[in-house]
Amino acid sequence: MSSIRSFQIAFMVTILSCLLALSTASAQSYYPMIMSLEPTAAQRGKTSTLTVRSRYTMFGASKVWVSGKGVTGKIVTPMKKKKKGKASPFTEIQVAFNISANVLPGVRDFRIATPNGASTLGQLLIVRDNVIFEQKKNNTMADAQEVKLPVTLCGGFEQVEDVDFYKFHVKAGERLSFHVQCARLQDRIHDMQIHADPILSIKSSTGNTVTTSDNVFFADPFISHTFKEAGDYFLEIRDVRYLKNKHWQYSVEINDRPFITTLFPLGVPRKKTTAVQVVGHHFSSPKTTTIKLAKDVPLGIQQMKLSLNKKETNPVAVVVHNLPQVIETTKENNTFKQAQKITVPAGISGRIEKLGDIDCFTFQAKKGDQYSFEVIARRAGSSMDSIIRILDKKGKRQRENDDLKMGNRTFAD
Ligand SMILES: [Ca+2]
Ligand SMILES: [Ca+2]
Ligand SMILES: [Ca+2]
Ligand SMILES: [Ca+2]
Repeated sequence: MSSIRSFQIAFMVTILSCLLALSTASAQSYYPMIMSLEPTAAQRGKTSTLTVRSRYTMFGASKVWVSGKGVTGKIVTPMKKKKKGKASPFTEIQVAFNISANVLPGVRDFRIATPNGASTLGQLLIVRDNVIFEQKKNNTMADAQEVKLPVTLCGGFEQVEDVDFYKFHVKAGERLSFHVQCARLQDRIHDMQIHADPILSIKSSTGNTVTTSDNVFFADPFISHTFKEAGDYFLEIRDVRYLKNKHWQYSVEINDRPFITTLFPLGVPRKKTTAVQVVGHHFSSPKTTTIKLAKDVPLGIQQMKLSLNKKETNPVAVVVHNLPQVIETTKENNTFKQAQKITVPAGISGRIEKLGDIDCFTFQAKKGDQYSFEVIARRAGSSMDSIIRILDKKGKRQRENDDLKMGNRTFAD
C-alpha cells in the first residue's frame, strides 16, 4: 500500500493570464437537503429503485435531474398525503434510476425538484457488477452474508458498534481488489457534520486477519490482494470509531479487473495524443499507453476509462487543458537554483516522486503581467496536499497559498 502514498502522487498546475470571478449563493430555508442514498450504488444496464433520504420534506417531488448522459431518475413514491393516521414526512422517497449499459462507471450528481425548490446535491455511484445490499443480521462471522464474486457490496453503519460481515470463496492464486467508496461520497453532501471513517479487513475462515486497510483514498480503504490458498474468506467493514449514522452508506467493489490509481502526466492537452504512464494494480505497473481525447471533451477534470489486458479499467481522472504542455524534468529541480525553465501560460504536470520532494519552475514575467496559478491534485484523486509559492528572481517570496478559500468553501488544492 505504501507505494500508493509515496510514489503515485501526481499534480497539475495551470498558469493562466486571467482573474477569478467569485460568486456566492444565498441561502434559503426548507428546500430538501439530500443526506443519503440507500443503497449508494446501482449497476449500469439496469433500473434500480433506491431510497433517497433528506432533511426537510420532499413532498410533491416531481422530477429527478441527473448529471451527464445515459442516466435518468423517476420518482416512484406516490405524492399523496394520507388522510387518516400518521402522515408521511416524505423525508424518505423511492427513486428508480435507469442506467444505460454503456455509461462510464463512477459518481453522478442528482437533485430532486420539489414545490419548495430544488434539493441539495445527492450522489449516485454507478458500478459494473451486481449490487448486493447487506442483510439485517451480519454482525459476526457466523452470521456473514454469503456473496458470489465479482460483486458490489452496499450497506450502512446503522447502529452503534455496527460491523458487517460478508463471506466469499476464492480460488488459489486469485487476485482481487476491494475498493470502498463511503467517506468520499459524503464530501459534497450539504451539512453532513461528521463523516464516516470506514476500515476494511479480510479474514480467513479461522478468523485470522489476512490484510486490513483504513485510509488509502482519504478516509476510504482499498485492498489489492492475491490469495495463496483457495477457500472461504470473510470481509469485515465498520466505522473505525464504531460510530453510527443512518446516512453513512458504503459501497465495496470486489473484482479482478485492472485498477488504476494514477496517470502521469495528469494534465492532458485537448486535440493531441499524449503518452501516459499508468500506475495501479492487476497489471504490470508502470505501463505506458496513449490517450487521445475527443475534440469536444470539456476542459477541466474528466473521468475516463482505459483498456488494459483487454479489460476495462476503473474510471480515472485526467485534467483536460488547452495550454502548452510541460512535463516535470527528470533532472534535479528541488531548489530555486535548479528550477526548470518554462514559458507561460503553461500546463505543468509533475509528481511528488520521493519523500520531501519539491518541484521548482522558473518563468519570465513583465511588470504588470497578471497570472493565476491553480493546482489540481486532490480534486482529481491525488493524495497530495499541495502548497504553492511564487518567488522573485532573488528567491524572495511574493505569494503563497495552501488551500484556496472561495466564499465559505475551502479547497484542499
Ligand atoms: Ca451495516
Ligand atoms: Ca451489521
Ligand atoms: Ca478509514
Ligand atoms: Ca517531482
